[in-house]
Amino acid sequence: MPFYKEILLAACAIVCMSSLKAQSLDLIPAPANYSVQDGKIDLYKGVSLNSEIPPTAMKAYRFLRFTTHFGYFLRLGNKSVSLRFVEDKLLAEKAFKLISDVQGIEVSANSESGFFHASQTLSQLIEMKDNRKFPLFKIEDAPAFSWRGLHLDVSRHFFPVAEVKKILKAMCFYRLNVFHWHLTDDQGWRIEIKRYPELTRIGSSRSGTLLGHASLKPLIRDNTPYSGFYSQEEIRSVVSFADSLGITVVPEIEMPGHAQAAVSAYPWLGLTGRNPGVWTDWGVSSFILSPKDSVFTFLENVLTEVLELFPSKYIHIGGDEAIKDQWKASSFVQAKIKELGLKDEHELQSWFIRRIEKFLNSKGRQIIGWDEILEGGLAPNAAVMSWRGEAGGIQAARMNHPVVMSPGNPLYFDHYQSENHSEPLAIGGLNQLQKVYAYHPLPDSLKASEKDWILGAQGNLWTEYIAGSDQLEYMAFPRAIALAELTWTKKDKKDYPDFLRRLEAHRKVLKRMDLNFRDWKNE
Ligand code: TNX
Repeated sequence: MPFYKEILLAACAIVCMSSLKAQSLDLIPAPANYSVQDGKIDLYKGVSLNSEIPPTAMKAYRFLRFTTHFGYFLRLGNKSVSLRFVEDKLLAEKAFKLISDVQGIEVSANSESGFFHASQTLSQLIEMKDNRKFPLFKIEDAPAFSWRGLHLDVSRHFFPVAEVKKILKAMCFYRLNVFHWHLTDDQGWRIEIKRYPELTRIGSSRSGTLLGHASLKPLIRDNTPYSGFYSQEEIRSVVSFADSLGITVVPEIEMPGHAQAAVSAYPWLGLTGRNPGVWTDWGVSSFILSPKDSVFTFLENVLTEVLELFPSKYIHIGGDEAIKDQWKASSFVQAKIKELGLKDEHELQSWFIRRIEKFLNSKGRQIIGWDEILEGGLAPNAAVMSWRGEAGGIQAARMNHPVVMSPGNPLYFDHYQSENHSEPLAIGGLNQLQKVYAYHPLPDSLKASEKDWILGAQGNLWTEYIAGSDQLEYMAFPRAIALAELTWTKKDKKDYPDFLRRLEAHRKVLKRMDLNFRDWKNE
């Protein structure tokens, strides 16, 4: 072939490819199916509602109208673009169809969440595209998983309501729908409980914070008092804000371990009679709750207030890393184990969790706990959050229990994102963007019927080494965006190079959201 022909062919390939790319909507997460047609509509002519809004679409409409830029176009004159919400009983429960053509925009779904997902997609398109030339398209989409979660530890470091809401907004933009709020731990109790004011008066303040990495001896602390908690009023405002964004807030109240802050507030909750003070170090404290009746009364009273604040079906009760030394050393606890006919401390932990489960079930809620709740026997209705790899999740799914996959490798966002020396001090590990993106929540070893128990996956932001909002956003983004795609988009539609291309198209929106994301080009 003559040389010039090769050049011509190559040039044609480039032109063809770029025109293909121009057809991309750059949505994240990637939709199941979509096509783009030639032509544009101009939203600045004004958008008018062209039909009654079905009750199931009200939440989606309110979101579009009050929370997104779409509301702007609904206010304009002339109104030559129509907006229709159509209930389509043939669509799967959480699915939707979105059509934009010269007549206007049509949103079809079969449920409140279906309409809501459609409105989130529409709002992302509005943010991404030039509104004077809004594209013509047809999108059919549905989430692969129902639990698309992000966790935030506010005990080790506290994050103000404004920052929490900023994270929620970004979650909504990428259709993450569960915010797991880790509210209590050894280093601080962060939720106001009216009946037990010492929990926050004492338990929310520590006398200092570790400087440097916990593995470096000697340990050096800054001796600067550190405190913070959310009033119930603030919690309510976060929960209702999240709800308007289609996000469920799942609170976590840690038990029986990770309880040093609680024991500092009320030493009778523990076993030593000693007030250990709120912990100033990182790691796992040995202060554990006593399995006595008055502690259960305390927990039930705390949970009663928690249930009033959080309408979520699931309540996270922790259950992880409960060091049993104080249980082993206590003659009261040893007698209790005997009296209950239990084998050991693991069975006592299981008994403890079952008792709390019974209480929460009686209030119409379900418990979810870290995979240690499998040890000594899983409570009958519990869901399991698998963090020490996938083994706990696999075991629970085989026992027909709901599971959320959150393996430290690769879904812990407190781990390093690259081997560059420029990364800020982190706890350890290495979970790069590509590794996060490649994760699939359904282990091959499960049978199809067992896979049905996997609700989805979650990224966790433990904050021992994340002391402020800038660093929090740096650790969370763009990994949480990869998480959004791996939990929403079916496996066969995932494509990392294309994800990176779309992410590039999102750069300006991430900047507009004022997120201090890590630049994925810095590899
Ligand atoms: C383990 S994950 C913990 C947390 C730490 C985290 C640090 C889990 C249930 N427990 O208490 O913050 O590792 O990565």
